[in-house]
Amino acid sequence: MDISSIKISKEIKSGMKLNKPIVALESTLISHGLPYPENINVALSSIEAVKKNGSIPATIGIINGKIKVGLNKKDINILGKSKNTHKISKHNLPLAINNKYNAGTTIASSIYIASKIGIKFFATGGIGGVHLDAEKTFDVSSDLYELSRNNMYIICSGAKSILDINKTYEKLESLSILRIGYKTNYMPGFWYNQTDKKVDFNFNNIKKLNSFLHTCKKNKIQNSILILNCVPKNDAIKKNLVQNWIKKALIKGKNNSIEGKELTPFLIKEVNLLSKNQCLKSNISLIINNAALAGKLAKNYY
Ligand code: PSU
Ligand code: MN
Repeated sequence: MDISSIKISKEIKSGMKLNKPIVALESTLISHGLPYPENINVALSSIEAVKKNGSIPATIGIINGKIKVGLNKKDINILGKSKNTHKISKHNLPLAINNKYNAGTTIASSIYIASKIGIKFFATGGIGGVHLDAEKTFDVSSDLYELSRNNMYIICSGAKSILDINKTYEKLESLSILRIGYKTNYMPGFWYNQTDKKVDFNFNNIKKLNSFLHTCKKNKIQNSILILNCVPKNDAIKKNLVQNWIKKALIKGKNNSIEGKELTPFLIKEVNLLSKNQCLKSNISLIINNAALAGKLAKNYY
């Protein structure tokens, strides 16, 4: 892709020149992941969290067919309010450009764009992964493949709870994506605190974690590294509650033939409803918490 066609904000451009810490953020959360107005509030709070911790936020998205790095308030409002925004992953990126879409970029397309222009840190809620039933549907998020194609540091709370966590965990390993815990020995379960899958290593402080990331850089490690950060304790939900809601949402999805890129947003919406917004609250909390950690890490890294 031609990088000169990417519209990078002035602040980010000059930050890059001066080797300042930058944290990229995705925008499918805004267009498809969260309801209005929480979507806009979370996007703005994540930006604030990155700034407060000493780094420059770089929200990535597509406005009128133009890839933008550093969405402003107006852009975020467009993606958060409009009913006909698109969800753009890596495969449909050319369509967004050609058809002049307003679109949220998934983790896959956001990290593709971020790594093209040299950003190292990226924060989000939970990554996409292997869906339940994937042995029949083959539905595996391209987030995983993109993570294995570039070498960014991804701060997240694991894979979204609606996925097959065990298969996702294995697929990460197959794709050479390291699963590093930040103050956790087990991979977080997104809305709940812990799965029973062990992380590859747990770093208990930022200095040691960053020293490890520097080692990776020195050794030109080729794949992205997941830095797994649990949802704050007060906003974590019990695993069995979450799994019950997911079961119900899955049945409804099947009955309504929801599949492909509609599936993730559908399941998240359903579970939010079933949980009377407990999951939404937890989702908001972990996204902002991850942005804050990414801000801190990036600041300390440079
Ligand atoms: N995290 C959320 N809600 C979301 C997503 C992440 O809390 O909607 C988005 C991310 O942008 C992720 C995408 O990349 O869902 C994965 O979608 P799919 O399974 O279709 O690849
Ligand atoms: Mn999918």
